[in-house]
Amino acid sequence: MKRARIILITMLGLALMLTACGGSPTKLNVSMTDFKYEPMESTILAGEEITFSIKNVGAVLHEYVIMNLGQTAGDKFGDEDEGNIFWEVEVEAGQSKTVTFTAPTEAGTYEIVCGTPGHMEAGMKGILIVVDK
Ligand SMILES: [Cu+2]
Repeated sequence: MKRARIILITMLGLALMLTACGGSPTKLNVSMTDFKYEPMESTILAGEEITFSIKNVGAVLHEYVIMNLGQTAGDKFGDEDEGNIFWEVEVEAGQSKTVTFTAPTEAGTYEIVCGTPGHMEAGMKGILIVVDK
């Protein structure tokens, strides 16, 4: 009985912490401008189905490209990087969409880049942190 109460309090505490950090780790909300991601850094749970709401408030097409773990697009996103992509979505200027994808099963820090020519060089980079449950 006492243990159940402790577990309940711990769970409530965790829920509060997650709320304070900006929502559930199976939901991802990102907005793209010319030329950055807001927020620049997000955290999701490994292997979970992620509901991703992505908005482009900029004036041109933007992409949210998740590189494979341990892969970087370097200084410039090019054709040689296409084979190192985990998942990607693109959103036209002024549009928004909600899509789902399965988070990588491997925990780690994944590089996010915009694949539209010139955008990465303009600073359009981010970080996706994948954590184990
Ligand atoms: Cu872009």
